[in-house]
Order: sequence, then C-alpha cells, then structure tokens
Amino acid sequence: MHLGLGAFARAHTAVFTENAMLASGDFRWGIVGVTQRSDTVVQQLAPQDGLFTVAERGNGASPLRVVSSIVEAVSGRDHPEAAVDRIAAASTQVVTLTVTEKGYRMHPQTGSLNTDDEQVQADLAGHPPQTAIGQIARGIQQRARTGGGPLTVLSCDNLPGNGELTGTLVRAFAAALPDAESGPLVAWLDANVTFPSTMVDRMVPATTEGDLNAVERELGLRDEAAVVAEPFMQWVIEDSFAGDRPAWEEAGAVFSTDVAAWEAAKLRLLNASHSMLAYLGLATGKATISDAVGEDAFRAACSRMMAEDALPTIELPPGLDGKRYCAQVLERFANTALGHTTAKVGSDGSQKIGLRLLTTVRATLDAGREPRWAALAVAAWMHHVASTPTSELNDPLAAGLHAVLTVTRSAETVVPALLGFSSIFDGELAVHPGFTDLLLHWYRLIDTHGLEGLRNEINHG
Ligand code: CS2
Repeated sequence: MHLGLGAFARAHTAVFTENAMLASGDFRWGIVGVTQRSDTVVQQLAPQDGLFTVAERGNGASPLRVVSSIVEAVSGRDHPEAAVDRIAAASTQVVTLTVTEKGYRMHPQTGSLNTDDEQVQADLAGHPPQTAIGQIARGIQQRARTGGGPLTVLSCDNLPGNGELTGTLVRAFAAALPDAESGPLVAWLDANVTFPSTMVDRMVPATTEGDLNAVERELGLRDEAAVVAEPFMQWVIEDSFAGDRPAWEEAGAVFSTDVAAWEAAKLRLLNASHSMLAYLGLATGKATISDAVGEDAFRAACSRMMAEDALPTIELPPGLDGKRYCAQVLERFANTALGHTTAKVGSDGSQKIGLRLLTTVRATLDAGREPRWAALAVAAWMHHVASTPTSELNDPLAAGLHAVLTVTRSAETVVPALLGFSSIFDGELAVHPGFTDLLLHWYRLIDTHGLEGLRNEINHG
C-alpha cells in the first residue's frame, strides 16, 4: 500500500519492489497506490491496468522499461474509505509513503501534528480522512478492530528521522481522539506497528508532454502514466519491520542501523545544494538544474557550501566518502537530459529550507564559523519569495509569506520581515547579527547586480 502516488513513487518504490520480486522470485507482492489531492494519476494508470513506463535519462540510462508492480490505483480524495480499508486489510504488510514535506501536517513550532489544520481537524472529527496521517491512523484503528495483524509504516520522504516522525504524528493523532478511542488505538499501535526510517534518493522531474511524446515514439504506445528519472537510485532502510516485506535488499536497497546519518548527509549535501541551485537559477533566468550547475560560479558556490559549511556539521555514516559524495551530486545535477526544472525543485521552499539549510546555518554558527554559502542559498530563497507574485509562488505558505512583506522589496525590508517568520526561523536565528548581515549582503548582491555580481563575488571572493 502506497500513499502519495506521484512520479517519485513510480520511479523509486515501484521499481525497487518489482526488482525485488524479479531477483527473489517471491511474486506475492503488489502495490495499491493512493493519490493525495488529485486523481490525475488514477485516471492515467487505471485504464493501463497500473502499468507505466520508466524512462531513464542521462549517462548510463537503461532502455525503457514497463513496470507492473502497481496493481491498483485509488483516489484518496474521492475514496478515502478505500485507503482506510486497504490499510486495514490483513493482506497489507507495509504502508509506504511519499507525500512530501507538507503532507505530514506538522506544527511549525512544535514539530508534532498540527491540530490547527482544518483537514486534520476534520479527520479527527471522524470524516473520511483526507490527510496521510489521518488515513494511516484510521486504517490502523480499523485493522486493530478487524484483526489485520502487525503492520509496518515506511516513510520515504526527505525528512530527518522520517520513521520516528511519522510514528510521533500518528500517535499525536491517536492522542487527540476521544479517550475511548485513543487508549485502545495507542495500545495496539505500541504492540503491532513499527515505523522504520529510510533515506530515498532518485531525481525524478515532473513528466512533461514532451516526455510522453518521446516515450510514445520509442515504445510505440501512448503511455499517459510514464515517468522520467535519472539512472541513479538508492534506498537505505532501517530494519525494523513488524511483519513481512518484499526482499528489497535483493534489489540493491541497503538495510542499515545508520539511516539517520544517511538522511542528514543527503538533506544537507544533496537537497541543500539542489535548493541552492534552484533559487540561484530562478533569480538569474535558468530554467533547469543542469543550466544552473552549468554556471561555473553556481557550481563553485554549491561545492563550497557543501565542503565549507555543511560537511563539517555532519557525522557521515560509515562507508560514505564525503568528498566523493559531493562530487557525485554535482555530476548528477549536470544531467542535461533530465530537464529537472528550478521551479519544481524551488517549490515549497518554506517546508524545505529549514531541514536542508538552516540546520547547517545553526550548527555552523554554534561552532563559531560563518555559514557564508548556506546564507547565500537562504538569501536566494528570500529573493525568490519576494520577487514572485503570490499567485505564482508555489508554496503552501505563499499568502502568509507575502503578508509580512511591504510594497517596497529591498534587502532592508525583505530580510528582516522573512527572518521574523517564526514557523521557519527560530527566535535565535531571527536576531543573529552575523547571519542577518550575510543575508543582507547576498540579497543586495542578487537584487542589484544579478548574475554578474554573483559571478564577480563568487569567483573572486
Ligand atoms: C528535490 C528532491 O524537489 C526537490 O526538492 O531536491 O526531490 C530531490 O530530487 C530528491 O530528493 C533526490 O533524491
């Protein structure tokens, strides 16, 4: 059972699961995929019996491949009760999820479940659940009643400690229910459900009409559900399953006790530089990540952000060579065949920069160093927020972010206003003079001197 049937799930979870079946000969598995907000993917997959093509793009790409591990696609918006039923079904062993950062409905300050969220409230009130956490909690509640047996909930989103976090949110949902429901649910959860953490990695852009046409030419068939992806893929999983699971290790997934270290490294190195390139690219008219990393100054800024700011703050998992990892990340970004847009990677910045960049900023400041490059990425994000009309800013907090900005959008007005946005910047960071100065400096440079200014300063500074 998979919650959040976007392109990433098709190009990663579904491929790993099919590969596991092929390698192990254990063909008992199939994925029921549930979409979150829209039913587009259901419309695309259902007429194709769940089949879809994965088109790898870039050096080392394999030939087109049709994947068959998705056996059913359900619209979570239109049929939330079906999602609950599938989670409760005894035949379901694992619920995987890729619902993106905002899909978890975390409270910005406490990091626990945001019970002020209207959909969370509706789910708690007993309406057919629309949020991922509501669906999981209600599904587990039904499973407990119907004797479905132990269950594993496996988060596959880019969040630190994603398993533990998901467990905390589901427990917070349970705790917010009336006592008569809450007690039995928490007891059953404690005894029967595990939430292992994972680190997932594969760059999967949004599929375009051009991609569909290219797949059609190669495949000889129109596949509305095709996805494109880079050849690279990785999955590190904590081995604490409550019941059965596909033999993902036979498909190259690594079972590890160091998932938290893998996730921190990925977030602060790969995802942080991805966001940096996205916002520098958006500020200077570069449409794709490969265009942005093709700009020498931006590549250098990324490289230095990883080496000088992020790496010293991370304890790398055994077996990970930091320098090689950073070089490989930049090489992957340079994949011109992928067409990964800066707009896509730059979306939902309010949900991403804290986990990817501010972690490094805080740790660097605590160590008495200057987070020069991470601050550049944050300033570029601020510039993106301030220079994009509200209707075009792809961020769940777009209206709130713009509400704190004044009509004049200069470094002096934007930087302090956004620093005061307390769901992103904690009180200490918001008033840190060194960090503020760095932001003001970089913001001014981007705003008044653009690409030339950035080139001059990065190449010579
Ligand atoms: C990207 C990620 O869109 C984004 O924010 O940084 O989706 C990235 O492509 C993946 O995490 C790579 O594994």
